[in-house]
Amino acid sequence: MFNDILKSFDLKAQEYHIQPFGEGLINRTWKISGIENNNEFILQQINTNVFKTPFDIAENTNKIGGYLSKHYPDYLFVSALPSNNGDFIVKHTDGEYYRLFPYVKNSVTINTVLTRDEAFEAARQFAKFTNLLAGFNITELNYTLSGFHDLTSRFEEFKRVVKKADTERLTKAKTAIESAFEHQDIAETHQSLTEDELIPLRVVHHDTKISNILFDTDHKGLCVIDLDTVMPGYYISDVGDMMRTYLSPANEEEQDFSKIEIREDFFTAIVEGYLSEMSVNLTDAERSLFVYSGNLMIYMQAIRFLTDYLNNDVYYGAQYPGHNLIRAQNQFTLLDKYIKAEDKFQQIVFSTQNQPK
Ligand code: GN1
Ligand code: MG
Repeated sequence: MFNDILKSFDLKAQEYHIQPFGEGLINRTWKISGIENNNEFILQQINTNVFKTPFDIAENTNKIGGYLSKHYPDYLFVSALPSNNGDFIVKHTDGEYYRLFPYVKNSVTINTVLTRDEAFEAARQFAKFTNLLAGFNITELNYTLSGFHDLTSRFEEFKRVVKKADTERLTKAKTAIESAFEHQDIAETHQSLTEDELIPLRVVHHDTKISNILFDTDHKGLCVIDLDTVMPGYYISDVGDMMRTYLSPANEEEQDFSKIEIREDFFTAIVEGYLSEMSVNLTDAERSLFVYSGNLMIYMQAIRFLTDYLNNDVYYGAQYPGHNLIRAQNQFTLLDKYIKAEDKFQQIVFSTQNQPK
């Protein structure tokens, strides 16, 4: 398979080492490294069960790349490379779609946030991306996944699935289902803020896990990567997903929930990093939702995993029986700990915003 795909980009597979890269759940990614040359690339296979219109991804990233290179030529934007035919996505004979990217020399990715500086740098980069695109006309962007972070429709889907799931899974998931209903106020808040259009749509990344940031060798953030979910959205999606994935030293895969913790100083780092770039743009209504962003994204991920468990793991797959139920319970545990820290978090946001410049 690699022979033909790489040939479409004028590369000979036998001249490269090809290794799986990263830990994404949806797309497949490989690092392609020259055996006797210094060329390095990232090859990505788009999961078309999830992204039904892969060309929409290429169209979005080309438009954004064009805008950034025109207005901010110094900004590092990692664009997909064109194939021999000039396409930015190639359909292979196996029916799958592939994209090739240059590998940014001396860049590093990490899978776990170990220091508050890493959290700060990542938050700054995601904020910078949205901030630089503040003047971009978002109506030009495709929605690469419809309803992706729409908690209202996710909650409706969850309720539909509860009605038709098999008894055994329903029994095992009883406590998690109860947690989902106990916290439905989070979904209601989302519904009112979107229906009443209280906050603006912006260009949002929608997948702010730490592995989607390139760092340099001095641990400074370079840029954001993995742009397949970049589309119009709310800034709370990005900030909230950072809360979800940076605050705890244990991630969503952890089965020992006693390891799930909230690191308050990492919260401060996210607030400081994000506001260092976006403070000028945020409306008062947006600012008031800073802490809520964590509730939103942790809760949404919990019900996405739970829905998938009740749906026989069709979306995320499962590496062991009950995998998605464990992931959901993990996220509900994180949510409970996050909620306990909320008052403290409100104070942190308040004092960071009002710090003398
Ligand atoms: C998926 O594939 P990956 O790991 O980048 C998912 C995210 C979830 C994440 C949970 C398109 O992202 O929304 O937060 O898993 N992406 C899609 O690990 O569903
Ligand atoms: Mg992703």
